[in-house]
Amino acid sequence: MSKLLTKLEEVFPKQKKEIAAFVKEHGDKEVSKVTLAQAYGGMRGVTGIVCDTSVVPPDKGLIIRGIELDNLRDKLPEEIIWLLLTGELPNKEELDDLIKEIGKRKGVPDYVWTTLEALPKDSHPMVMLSAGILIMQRESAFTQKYNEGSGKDEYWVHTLEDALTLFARMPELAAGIYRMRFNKGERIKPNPDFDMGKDLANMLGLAAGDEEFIKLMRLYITLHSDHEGGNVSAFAASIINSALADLYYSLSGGLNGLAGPLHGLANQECLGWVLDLLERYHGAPTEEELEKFTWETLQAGKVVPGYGHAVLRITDPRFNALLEFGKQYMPEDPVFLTVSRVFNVVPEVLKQVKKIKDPWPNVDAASGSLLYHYGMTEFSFYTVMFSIARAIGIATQSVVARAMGFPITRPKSLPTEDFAKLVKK
Ligand code: NMX
Ligand code: MLT
Repeated sequence: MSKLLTKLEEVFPKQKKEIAAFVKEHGDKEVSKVTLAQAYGGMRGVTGIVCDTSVVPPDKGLIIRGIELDNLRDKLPEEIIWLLLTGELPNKEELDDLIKEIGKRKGVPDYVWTTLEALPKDSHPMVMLSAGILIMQRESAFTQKYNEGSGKDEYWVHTLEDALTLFARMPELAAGIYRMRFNKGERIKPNPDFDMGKDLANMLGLAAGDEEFIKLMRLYITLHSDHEGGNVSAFAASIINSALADLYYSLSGGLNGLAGPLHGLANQECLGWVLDLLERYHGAPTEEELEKFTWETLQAGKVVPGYGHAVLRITDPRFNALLEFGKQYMPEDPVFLTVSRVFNVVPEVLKQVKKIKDPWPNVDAASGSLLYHYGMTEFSFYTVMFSIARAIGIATQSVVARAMGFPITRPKSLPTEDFAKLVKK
């Protein structure tokens, strides 16, 4: 039995009992109110979802199990997985054991590659990723055990099994898609001894063996892993999983949300915006040119990608972490230079637009420029990079939800005429 499973067998029953007692004692207390504007406004600010893995206070940004992101920047993705699930960072033995457990499960089956090779050559890499995850559903341990009549108390064990398999396969699936879709040559096999970040760097075949790039891959996965429960990808996946559709179905479904320009696709759009700037001004633009370009974007009725957030009201600490990485390793790179110059100008412009609640950069404003520097210039792939990481948050949230025995998610909706009646009352 893996050390993670043993640890969770100790942690989860206690937590489940505590939650049951908590809800029994305080179940009728009000925790949030919903105004009509919120019902029509994407439920912004409505507190109605439980997520114990992480929280995003508007004035602080991501905190994973009580630890602020700035204190987690140098952690391996596997340490984050352990932390998200158990509430503690692993010791050396626990970490090695988890890397070994994931290593054992590496190896994307051939039928996945055959299917992906048959897709139209211009398919978006996100379509390939989502399809690749979905067609592996036939291997779901959860569905198999469910069909054999598994008890409810064991659901989380089978979900964990699916999660570990998916953690093992996601980097290989993504890297294989990168190499296939962009004609980079043969796929590179996973190494069972490598952590997720190092293996991903190796299998992409970029900047081979470059310690900086490995460091970036680890940081990238850690930063994008989880962002509480209400973001589009995690929430969508958790709703699907709450119907007891297994992790293959729910991960594939949730990650499709990342493909939207208001969510994960913003990293692709942001780099496109920066490259347009460079082309227009024949190199890194001045701050005056940047200001002009930003106003033009707004006047064309478009959003400035990588800026604004539904929850945050400060510069995203994930953006800061990436910016500092860039300042350390590529300070003179023209794309990175433009990204840091954009940061000096865009918030001041967005502050002048009253309706925009958060003028600050989010994680997507910087990530693309760093990938571009190491040779990943195909920016339609950037959302796949986000997905490898977000799979960690989605899967760990599902394991916890099944362990706590949360029921199917099903809020109430009303037609406008019924809201009108409610308002009149
Ligand atoms: N550029 C232009 N307009 C903006 C921006 C921006 N960066 N951010 C918000 N607005 C507009 C928004 O479109 C809305 O306009 P309207 O009422 O005409 O529809 C208005 O300001 C109010 O929006 P907010 O309440 O400030 O933001 P909301 O919570 O609705 O949306 C985002 C949050 C993230 C969807 C929005 O800020 C945005 O579209 N940003 C650019 C895209 C982006 O970077 N997305 C990535 C988010 C992070 N991620 O990784 O997922
Ligand atoms: C995320 O990481 O999911 C994004 O910042 C969007 C969000 O939190 O709503």
